[in-house]
Amino acid sequence: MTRAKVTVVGAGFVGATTAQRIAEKELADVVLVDVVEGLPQGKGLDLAESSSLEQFDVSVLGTNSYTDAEDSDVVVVTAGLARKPGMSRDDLLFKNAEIVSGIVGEITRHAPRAILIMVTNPLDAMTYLGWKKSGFPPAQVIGMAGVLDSARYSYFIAQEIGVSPKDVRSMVLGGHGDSMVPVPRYSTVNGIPITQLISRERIEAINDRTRNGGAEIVTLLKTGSAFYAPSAAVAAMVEAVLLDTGRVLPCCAYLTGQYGLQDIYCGVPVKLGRDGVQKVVELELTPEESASLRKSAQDVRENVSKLAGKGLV
Ligand code: TXD
Repeated sequence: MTRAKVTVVGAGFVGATTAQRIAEKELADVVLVDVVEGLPQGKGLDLAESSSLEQFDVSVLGTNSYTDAEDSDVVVVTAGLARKPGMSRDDLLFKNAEIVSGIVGEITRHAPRAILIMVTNPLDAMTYLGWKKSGFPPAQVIGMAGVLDSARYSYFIAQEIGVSPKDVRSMVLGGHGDSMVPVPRYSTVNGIPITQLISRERIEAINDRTRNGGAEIVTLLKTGSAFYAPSAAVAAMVEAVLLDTGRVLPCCAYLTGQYGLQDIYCGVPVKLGRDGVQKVVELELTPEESASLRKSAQDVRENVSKLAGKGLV
């Protein structure tokens, strides 16, 4: 059996750390692509040189050329600008749309069968753009946000109660922005809903911290944004796809009427496998939860309309 191949576009913080996690888990051969000459080559070589220590046996190639991405099974797009303090995800919209459009064009040409995992912000709009530009079936294009946002939520829940994060499962729906929707009723410590374990006020505080999770890190770092948890989230998705596990993870997926939403990419739980999104899982929501999700979807639509206004999608 030939080994799977994953191309990671963007050799910055998220891209390089994603490449590292994929290599260390021996999920696939890794190709790291960036526009900056020497950057992917240097990081790729450095990572490859850790293979005897970390005991992985996959190839790692850094390159500026998309011909090296030929026939990838998965392509992860992390290229673009990261947020600076005080800068919203939406400020990045037009600049990153330009970058992502160019990259998706290359990927479509060189790796037409790849599952495309978008990471660049603003995530939901970039995922929609990636789908439109690629011409791929919607199941083949997925955005990474919910896995990260729910991982943050799970960590805050574990800290609050003083239990192991290994026992926490949590759900965050909606767009990857300030209006994302943490759902306490579907967040549990080994099956016990957190609504039975944490006071209403503390849950509100944890929900807020989750919504601001990205900004909290940006404020601390001052330059750049989060990458350890984001790359772990991407690796979890790549693993679910390559190993065809059928894991149910919150991802940015194309909706065709589920949750009352259509022709939109938005965060919902999906079943992931070798062909991408195998199923959108529909949770029963209370009227308040549904209203929050619709509000968040509306924010995503605004970004997509801005792109449409400039003829970008
Ligand atoms: O939850 C999520 N989806 C996210 C998204 C979590 C964390 C970070 N998120 C977003 O990912 C972030 O807002 C950015 O839009 C991307 C990448 O974040 P990262 O922290 O890795 O940014 P860097 O370190 O600046 O890296 C970006 C790289 C850098 O090396 C550039 O040279 C490269 O992208 N780049 C390109 N590569 C290839 N092709 C083109 N055109 C290109 N332009 C820039």
